[in-house]
Order: sequence, then structure tokens, then C-alpha cells
Amino acid sequence: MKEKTKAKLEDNGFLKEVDSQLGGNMPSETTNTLKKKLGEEGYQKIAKINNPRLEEFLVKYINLCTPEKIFVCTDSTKDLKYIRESAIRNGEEIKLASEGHTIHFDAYGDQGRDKEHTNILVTKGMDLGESISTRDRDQGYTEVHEILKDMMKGRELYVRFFCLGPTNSEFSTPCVQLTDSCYVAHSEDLLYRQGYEEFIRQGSSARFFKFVHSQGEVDDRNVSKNLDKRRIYIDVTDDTVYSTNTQYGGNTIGLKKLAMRLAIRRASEEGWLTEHMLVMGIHGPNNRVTYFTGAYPSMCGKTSTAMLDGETIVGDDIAYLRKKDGKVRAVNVEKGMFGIVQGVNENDDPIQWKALKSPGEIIISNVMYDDAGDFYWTGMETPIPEKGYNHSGEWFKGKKDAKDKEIPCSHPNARFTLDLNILPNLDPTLDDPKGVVVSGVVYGGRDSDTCVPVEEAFDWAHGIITKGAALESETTAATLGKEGVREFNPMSNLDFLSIPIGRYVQDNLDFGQELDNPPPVFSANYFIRGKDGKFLNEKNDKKVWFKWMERRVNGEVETIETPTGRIPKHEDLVPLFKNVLQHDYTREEYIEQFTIRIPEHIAKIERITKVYKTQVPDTPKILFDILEAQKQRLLQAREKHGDYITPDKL
Ligand code: SPV
Ligand code: MN
Repeated sequence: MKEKTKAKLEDNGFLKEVDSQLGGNMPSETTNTLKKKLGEEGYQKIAKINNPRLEEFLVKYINLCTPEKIFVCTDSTKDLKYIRESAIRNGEEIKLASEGHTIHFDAYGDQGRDKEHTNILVTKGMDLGESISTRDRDQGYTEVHEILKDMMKGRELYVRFFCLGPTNSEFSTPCVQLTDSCYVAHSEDLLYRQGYEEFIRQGSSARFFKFVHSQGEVDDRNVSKNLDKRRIYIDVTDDTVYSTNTQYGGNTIGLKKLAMRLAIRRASEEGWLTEHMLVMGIHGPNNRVTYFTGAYPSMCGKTSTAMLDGETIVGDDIAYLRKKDGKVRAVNVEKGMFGIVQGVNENDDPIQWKALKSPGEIIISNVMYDDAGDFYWTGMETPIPEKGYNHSGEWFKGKKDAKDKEIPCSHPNARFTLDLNILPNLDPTLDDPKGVVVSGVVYGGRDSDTCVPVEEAFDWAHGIITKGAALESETTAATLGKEGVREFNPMSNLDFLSIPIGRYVQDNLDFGQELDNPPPVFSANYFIRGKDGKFLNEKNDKKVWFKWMERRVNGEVETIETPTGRIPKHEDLVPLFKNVLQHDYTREEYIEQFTIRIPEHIAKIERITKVYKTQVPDTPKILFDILEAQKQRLLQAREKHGDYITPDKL
């Protein structure tokens, strides 16, 4: 790969030399094509970047997709305005009553990530294991290039430059996005740092990621028509991702989950980590701010955690982690939020609520709006009109789809897209090129019957294995398919892995090496239920868990040791519940929430061991050792105290 690139660069240098020997600046074929297709202004924008590989890429896809028009977007406000206005002009977004708010719809059935048609393209000998969805590169490449042929005919192509991570930083990864969707181009403005200048800064040696997206034919509602030809192919051999016949952000916004697959691989090669993690500052006593990262599967409370009232957000979805001077440093790969709307209400999510209810640049997708231009969603806890327009077209209460399924007012995976800079709780470190020092790492899943609400691991390896690599979660509407099925989801990152799981687990273990003090690792579970099936916690109890973890990593509270880790003491939680939530936290609540459930834990260890034994051939041996040791501790504790052990017994 590197050799190839070098050869290309040399070729180009050679051509330039020949040009000059011929007595002038005879333009190459690439230059000629670009000039012809982009016009002088567009061409000059590209020429300024001066990157032959970028130019070749552009020419290749312009020639293949044959757009009618091409707009090269720099970081200028004029160019960004053009994108925003085009989204309205061509109907991909509709203005709502509130200033700056627009609504976008995806086709019915295109409201989540399409796992089935999202594949990593692999060459011979590249075995990612059976849990990662792959396709033969030659076949996938050929298929998607056939789909892309003339796909932008009659349409405008937007060429966009962004940077993953802060600019001017070790973390910076330049990206180029080609898309014929203004909604995608506009969403990326809100979600990512502008990267045109970063491309110029990094010069012709830059390693950059490339994305080609076409929404394909659209119907009269401007939604993708040919969902059967929806394909998302990640070519890890060439740092390129193709996405066709879809609009849902998780399938189309190249820099989000598509880039994440490329970055996971790159991180693995270079010894750092790309994680499905929030980054946030927890505010302790005396203005102390302690930073945590947290990995949660989609729709399991990651954004609502990052947005906790009283704390500050660095990021809510994807983080890059690097080791620096014996410490872990993290950045938010993004600078915006693609958050879930469902369930956002004034009481539980005051900051999101206010953002959604105030003027400001926000794209809302797949909710319901009415003739007055107001919009509504399930779980907003204020009255919802009986009719309006939503992702199914004209909507009325009780409307059913072709499969006789009732269509809710908003889709459960309806999203809002905003720039974090409009939020009052934005942490000042967002764009710090060095990132923040991470003092704690949290893994959380949707687990109704096993893990306590919060628990610290014994050490880095124990945390990575029992809390990260053993993570399970019940499926949600973030992906197409059945909801509520318990699935193995290591580090909440399974959907995005582009390297074998065993190697990924080993990378995480290795990451803890050479650190002065690896950050403590915790598990969080917001979804534990009691015997009657009811949730044992309120939505906002997580505020207390984070305040407790902040105290803990600063050495201010003690713990009770259980077979699975270290849990808080009741006496430390009482004042936190009182101060943060004005709640008198009783001993009974504590006992029920923090009872160690031995049979469920043993069953979990057996499930996880089986998955690794049968599906992950390159599992590090230490994973089995750590799980087995945990099982033995559980069995011993059971001998002594029975199946369900209340914390007062320990
Ligand atoms: C997720 O599903 O984890 C998201 C939204 O953050 S998506 O862009 O679909 O990945
Ligand atoms: Mn996510």
C-alpha cells in the first residue's frame, strides 16, 4: 500500500519534470479533466491543496458517477451557506417554524444502520472472524462501482473536506467526502471540523480517508427509492468507503461510523485506539474537573450521559485515545451530535430539550411535524397532535404500515443533528489538539438482569476483559432488525470493527501497558430490573454514579469488594443522591440495586466464554483466565452466601 502510494507520487513528480522539460507547464490529463469538470474556481480550490492522490480520486469518481454539476466546498462561510441553502432548495430538508431548524426524512425502512449490507471488503487471507460482516473485495468493489456508474446523472456532487479529531494535532485525520446529498453534506458541517485548511497543512504526504456516497434515485418525497441496492462497503485496503441508495446518517455520513472502521484499523496498526465512546468532564468539589470516557452501545444512554446537567461534554459518540507521557489522552473525533430524539423531555434532558426548543441550526430527522412547522416526537411528554407528516408521509394517530404495524409519531431512531458549540455545557477542551487526560473508563450496556448499576474493575486487564470484552446488550432500533435481543458487543464496538475481535481485545489490553497508572475501568448499567420486571433506577441516577466514580478515581471513597469488582458503599451514595437529586437514598434501594446475582453472572461468563471459544479463534488466552478466575470467585461466594448476595454480607 505504502509502496504503491510512493510510486504514484514519484510518477507524478516525474510527469511534472517532463512537463517542465517540454518547456512549460503542460497540464496533465488529471488537471485537464478537473479544470473541465470543476470550472476555474472549483479547480483552483483543489489545486491549492496540491495533493495528486486527491486529484486522482476526484477524477475517478467524477468520471464514474457523471454528476451534472460539482461544487467544491472549502471552509469559507460562503461555501457553507451554499450547502445549507441547497438542502432546502432541493427538498432534502424542510424549514421548520423555529429559526435555523430543518427536518429531513429518510425513506420508510431506511431509518437505521443496515448491518446486513454493511461489509468490510477483504482480500484473500484477510480473516476478520465470523462476527464481522465481510465481502470479497473484488466482488464488492465491482458491484458497488457498477451501482455508482452514472448514479449522479442530472445531480450536483458536493466535494467536502473535513478533519476527524481537532485540527493541527497528532489526532487529526483529514477526510474527503463526495456526496450527491446536501443533507449529508450539511450534517457533516454540524458534526465535523472543517478540513480544507488541514489538507493544505498536511500537504501531499497526508494519509486521508475517502468517502463516496450517492443516495441514488429518489421519489417525490426526496427519499432513496432503491433500498434493495443499499450498499455500504468499507475498503480497508484503500481507506475508502462507498455508500449507495441510502440516506440514514449512520449509513451515509462518511465521517461517522464509516470512518470509524477505517480508523479502528489504522489505530491498531499504529498503537492507539478508536472507540465508540463519549468523553466528558465530571465536576467534583473545588472546581475539580475529571475526564471520563464511556462506551455504550447505540441507544443505551451514551448521549444522555454525555449531556448530564451540571457536567461538561467533550463528545458523545466516538473518541480517539492515545498514550502520551504515561497517560491516556482522548479527543472527540467529532464536534457535533447526532442524538436520539425519542424520550427527550424537559425534566430528564433539560439541555437537549432547550436546544430543540430554541432557535439554532439543527437538523431533525424522522420526527413528525405539522402545518404550523412545529415538530413532535414520542416521549416528549407534552401533547402530540393527532395528525401531521412524518417518515411515513401523511400521518395520523393509529396509522399502520404495509405489515400492519402501527407507525409511531416519530421513529424510535429519529435523530437531531447539532453543533456542540451551540450547547451551554460544552467543555472548553473540545478543540484542544492534545486532548484531555482520561481518569476513568466506563463500559455500559442494556442489561436487565445481571450487572449492578456501577462497579469498578480490579485493574486494567480485569476491566478490559470482564467489563469491555464481555459486554452484552439488548438490541435497539439503532440498527434495522429485531429489538430486545441480548447480543455480545465487545466494548460496544462490534458493529464497527474492521480487525479481528481477538486482535482488538489484545490492542486494548496492550494499551494499558506503559502507563504510569492505567485509568480505573468501571461498568455502568442503567437498565437493571427487579423481580417484578421494573427498572430499579430512575433515568437520572446515572448522575450519582458518575459523581461517585469521580470521587473514587480521586481516592476519596472506599469500596466493597465483590467477586466481580468493587462497588460503592451506601454511606457514600447517600449524600450524593441528596445533593445531586434531592433524593433520600434508602438502604433498601441500595441493597436491591447492588445485590450480586451469582447465577446470572455465571451464565454470562459461560455465554461469553462460548462466544470467544467458538467465534474468535485469536482470543488472547488471558481472556479465558480472567473469566475463569471470576467464575471461581463467584462459585466460592455462592458456597458461602447463596445465589443472591446483598452487599452487607461482603
Ligand atoms: C449509533 O447508532 O451508534 C449512532 C448513530 O451513534 S449512527 O450514526 O447510526 O451510528
Ligand atoms: Mn454511536
